[in-house]
Amino acid sequence: MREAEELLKILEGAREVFVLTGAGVSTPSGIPDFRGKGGLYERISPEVFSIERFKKDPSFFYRQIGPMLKIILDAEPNPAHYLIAELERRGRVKLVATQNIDGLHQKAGNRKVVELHGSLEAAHCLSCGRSFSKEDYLQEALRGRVPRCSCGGVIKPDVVFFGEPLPSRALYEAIKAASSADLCLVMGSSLAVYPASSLPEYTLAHGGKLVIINLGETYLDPLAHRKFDLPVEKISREALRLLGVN
Ligand code: CNA
Repeated sequence: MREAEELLKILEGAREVFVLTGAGVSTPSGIPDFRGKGGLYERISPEVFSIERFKKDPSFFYRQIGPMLKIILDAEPNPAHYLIAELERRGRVKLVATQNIDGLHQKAGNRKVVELHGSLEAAHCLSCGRSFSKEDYLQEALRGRVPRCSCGGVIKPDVVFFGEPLPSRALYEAIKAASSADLCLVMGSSLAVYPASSLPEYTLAHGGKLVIINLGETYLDPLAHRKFDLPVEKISREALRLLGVN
């Protein structure tokens, strides 16, 4: 596959790579995205992920999403995650900023990861603020029921809902890495959700290049040095083969 060779050549020419990933890197692992073909928005309303709606009626979220959490928890990394992990091992990757909450980059071996939209690993009570680990709240959530704190408050996973701010430390780290990188590699994101979507602009503003691997258009395609409209797992599998990694 010529494109994988081309991708590796661009990566080899880079000093420091900032990687921004979205739900499209995890669809080959069986986790549906939001806006892609067959994505969640074809079945459920984006309102499910609104913090206003969650506060009014948490059962709406848990009923719709609870049973799906099992797919996320059982998922395994795919070649796209493994390629990014290999690039980090080879010292190419400065940071991976992911919009995903599935933990698959860490499972694939990446250490330098920031989770812009949080993760399912922890949760907290909306009434008293008490923290919970995944083991404490997921049993109820998986059954589609609202997990509750001993104070009676609703437990919410530490993932960022629409209408909530991003974790400031993660966003700060991502902006710093995007600004110093000479290459931003976007994989599997429609770049439709702000502010994550604006991170490649920091690399571009500092004279760096942008490479996008995504099925479908993004608003930054016209500014990309190269856009690969290909499945991430396909180009990644071939790139890993060329790198001699199985
Ligand atoms: P999105 O807006 O759903 O975009 C995903 C993009 O990936 C779309 O343009 C798809 O066409 C494209 N795509 C899908 N599969 C592939 C593939 N195999 N190869 C190449 N491209 C592909 O998702 P974003 O991440 O851009 O939007 C941000 C939301 C989605 C964030 O808030 C995430 O937290 C949220 N999300 C995360 C997960 C997860 O953790 N795995 C799952 C679903 C949604």
